Amino acid sequence: ETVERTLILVKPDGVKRGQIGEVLRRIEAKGYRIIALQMREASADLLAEHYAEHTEKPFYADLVAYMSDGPVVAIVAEGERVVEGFRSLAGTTDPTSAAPGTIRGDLARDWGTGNIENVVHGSDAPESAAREIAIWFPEL
Ligand code: YYY
Ligand code: MG
Repeated sequence: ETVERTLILVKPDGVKRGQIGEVLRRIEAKGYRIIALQMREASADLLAEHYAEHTEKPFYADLVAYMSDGPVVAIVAEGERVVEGFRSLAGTTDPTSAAPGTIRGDLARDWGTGNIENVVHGSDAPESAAREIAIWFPEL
């Protein structure tokens, strides 16, 4: 057994487009358990912590503008190999090439701005999950 936890975000585009329920449905349909859930607006400081690996990237300013454009829903999900499993449910980063059947493939829209909006975040490794869960849910 390798029961893990992962940090999932429904990003502002997903919240605005009414996709919170669909994302939660897919998490639960897969058999993962929702441990914690909170809707909030992400501050610039919180985003800099969350996206620490990206703060020097050319797309970072656009990423912060996107992630600050309304509330996000932060979720901790638990299950057998859930870190890898949710990344698989989410699909690849670019919504246009994300496979049909994935959250991003089915629900994310390419707005033609050159800026990626892709509905969800999922931790990319168990160590990232632990770091991100501590940022979003310090009480856990
Ligand atoms: O983990 P994942 O979200 O799939 O991608 P990352 O490479 O960690 O990038 C985080 C976030 O940044 C991505 O979901 C959209 C945005 N982004 C971007 O706007 N442009 C890029 N070229 C790469 C990433
Ligand atoms: Mg990432």
